[in-house]
Amino acid sequence: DEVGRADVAIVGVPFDTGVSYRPGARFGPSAVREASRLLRPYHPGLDVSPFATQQVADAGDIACNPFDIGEAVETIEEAASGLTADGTRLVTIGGDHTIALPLLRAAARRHGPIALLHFDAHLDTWDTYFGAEYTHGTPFRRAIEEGILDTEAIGHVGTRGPLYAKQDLDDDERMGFGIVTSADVMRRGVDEVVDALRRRIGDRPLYLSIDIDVLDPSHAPGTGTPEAGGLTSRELLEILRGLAGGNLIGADVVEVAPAYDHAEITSIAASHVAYDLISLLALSISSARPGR
Ligand code: NNH
Ligand code: MN
Ligand code: MN
Ligand code: MN
Repeated sequence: DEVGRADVAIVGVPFDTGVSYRPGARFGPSAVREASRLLRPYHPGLDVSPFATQQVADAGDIACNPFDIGEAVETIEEAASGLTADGTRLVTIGGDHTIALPLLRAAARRHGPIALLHFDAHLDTWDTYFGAEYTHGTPFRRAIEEGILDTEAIGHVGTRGPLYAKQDLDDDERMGFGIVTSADVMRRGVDEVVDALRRRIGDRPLYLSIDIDVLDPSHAPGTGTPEAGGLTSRELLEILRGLAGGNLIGADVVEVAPAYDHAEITSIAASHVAYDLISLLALSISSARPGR
């Protein structure tokens, strides 16, 4: 079938647990798809035409049971495993961040422990969140417990607020451990941040998880838990473009809750992020398989 032969597939996961300051990320996939009409087939920043040079398919949406989180998590893992069985790499549009766990499980089944770059205002490593273990506050805690991630090769970009300041590490140490706060991006600049992240990841199989709340609320108001002091969309896109050439195996963009943004700038930003993720995956496939 078309998806089975594709190098890259786009898939929507219209799922959220309903437990958020402002719920509604289940409406993200349709809003991001709608905003993607503004995109052009040629990517000048990366000098690639992903839709022309690679087989890119749209796998539609994964339908999940909104009343049973455990069942939804299993459905997502099985669907993602099926879609990637022949080597297709997924760009997933969420949905809230709960969906990262089953997507990472499916990626690790294929690749073993994987490197992770996590772009988010929050770390999402709570043990439980409002008493539940599968939520948008817990996916990376679960993934670390399950041995899915290569813990030497995790990077967080865009964390902010007093909880994440890590006052005991100086700036270079913190970036060496892959913790790049929103203020670090501003003070150190995109190029230094990209260098630090690339050093930490090396050529390991890499998954990118982008919570749109990594952006400042002025760039992405349509999200469940906006936090002031975030990245600009320009900074995020430039960091992503700096990762071109890495061994990317999958990516997601999550937490677009369109009801809170009638200007639709959040969906527009997310559609550009998704387009860059597709382009990065297409590039990493063409460098992995010469002659294509
Ligand atoms: N609000 C939670 C925290 O302070 C995280 C859950 N919400 C998120 N996560 N949007 O990215 O850690
Ligand atoms: Mn544009
Ligand atoms: Mn977040
Ligand atoms: Mn998150």
